[in-house]
Amino acid sequence: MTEEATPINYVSLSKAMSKALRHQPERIGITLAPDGSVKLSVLLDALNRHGGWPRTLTVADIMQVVEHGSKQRFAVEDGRIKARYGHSIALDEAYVPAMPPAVVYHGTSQRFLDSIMADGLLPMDRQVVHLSTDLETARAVGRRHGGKTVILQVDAQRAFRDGIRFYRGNDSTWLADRVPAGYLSIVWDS
Ligand code: HQG
Repeated sequence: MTEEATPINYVSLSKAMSKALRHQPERIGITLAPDGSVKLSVLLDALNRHGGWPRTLTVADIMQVVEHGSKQRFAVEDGRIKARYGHSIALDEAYVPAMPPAVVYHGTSQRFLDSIMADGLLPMDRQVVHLSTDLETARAVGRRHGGKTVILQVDAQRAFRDGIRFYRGNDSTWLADRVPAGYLSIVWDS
């Protein structure tokens, strides 16, 4: 097999990119700008230095994940790449405030429900709360946590009017600072 034909596991690459761009850039020796971005060439060199890949990764491999991954997790612009959402590290300008749709959803596990209804939706290990534009996406997000899935509807229009900040993640993902329980209602409980 020629070097270029050696397959790369794109799920593994996506995970490595998420780790570098959302959680631990220092682990591969990169530094993110305040908007969370880094030069694509810098990320590529760092992944190649640290990854243990079956062959040298190329820009095309990274673009395969960006453009054809299972979700729109990354954005590339002017030779720089960033994660669109999911950060655990604090960044001053990662998210740009925007007006959300009237209603968005949050899928979660039933075991978190009492706590959410008491304290509201909190970012937990991430910087912001993650919300979905449609029920199907919310269901898939909630299922990741195991147990019974519950979907909460967020009265985003009212929350936005009341001053809660929202940010667009990707076509199906919105982000917000904490969302008090008064804006939440249960719409689906499996
Ligand atoms: C829960 C994936 C107790 C919250 C997905 C959630 C998403 C509370 C969990 C993205 C709580 C955090 C994010 C409270 C919130 N008490 N539990 N007060 N407030 N929670 O994984 O939204 O594949 O950090 O309900 O698709 O599940 O990585 O958030 O269950 O877009 O690209 O705390 O991650 O995207 O879990 O998922 P997470 P999430 P990727």
